[in-house]
Amino acid sequence: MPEVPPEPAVPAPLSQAGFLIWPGLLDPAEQAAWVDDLRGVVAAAPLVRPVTPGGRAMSVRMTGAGRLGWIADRAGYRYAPQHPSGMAWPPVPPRILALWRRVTGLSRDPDCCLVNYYDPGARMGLHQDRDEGDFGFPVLSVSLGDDGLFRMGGARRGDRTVSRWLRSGDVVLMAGAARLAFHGIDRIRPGSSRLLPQGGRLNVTLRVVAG
Ligand SMILES: O=C(O)CCC(=O)C(=O)O
Ligand SMILES: [Mn+2]
Repeated sequence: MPEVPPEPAVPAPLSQAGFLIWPGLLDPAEQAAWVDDLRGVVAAAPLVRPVTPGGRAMSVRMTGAGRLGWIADRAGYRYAPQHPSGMAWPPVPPRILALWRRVTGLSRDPDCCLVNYYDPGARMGLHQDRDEGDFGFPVLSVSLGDDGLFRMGGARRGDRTVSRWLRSGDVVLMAGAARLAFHGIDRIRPGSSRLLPQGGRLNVTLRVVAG
């Protein structure tokens, strides 16, 4: 008998507009453990409200972990080795890396663990994730806390979209054609989860930035 049991295989996902979705892949105990881990990340690298290059404050607050973090400011959107305060990003918590390895099957770990916090009024407009250097790697997204209405489109902004409420513990993989598909969060459903004592929604995305 091996001393360390193998990671449980990941069940078959459902596919919506090419996005692969595992509803409730994280059970409530795992969700609570993720929140503890993320509390450590936020303590080391506080949430900030980014300003777009056009000068508008985003409604989502963000931080990150890993070698690189995604930032936005007057100079543009980019990955940076330091939090806006100038400190290095904290390491990606091992539990979060383990989910990446389990779901993607990749031996290449992500460079960036982006953490988004949505308070009741926050949203994220339709966009593509295209600041990374190699779109051959997927983006893995995990939802925690209140439900978020996830809009999924195609490769062009004007493509037809479909929407789905992402619930706490849901995992989404953007790979293949969906890797560059437009997506966004129209709104959250305040009070729909009791996972976060202060309410709201956390989203974690794992990204390989440079091949
Ligand atoms: O909050 C979400 O579910 C999506 C987040 C997202 O698209 C992003 O951070 O680029
Ligand atoms: Mn995105």
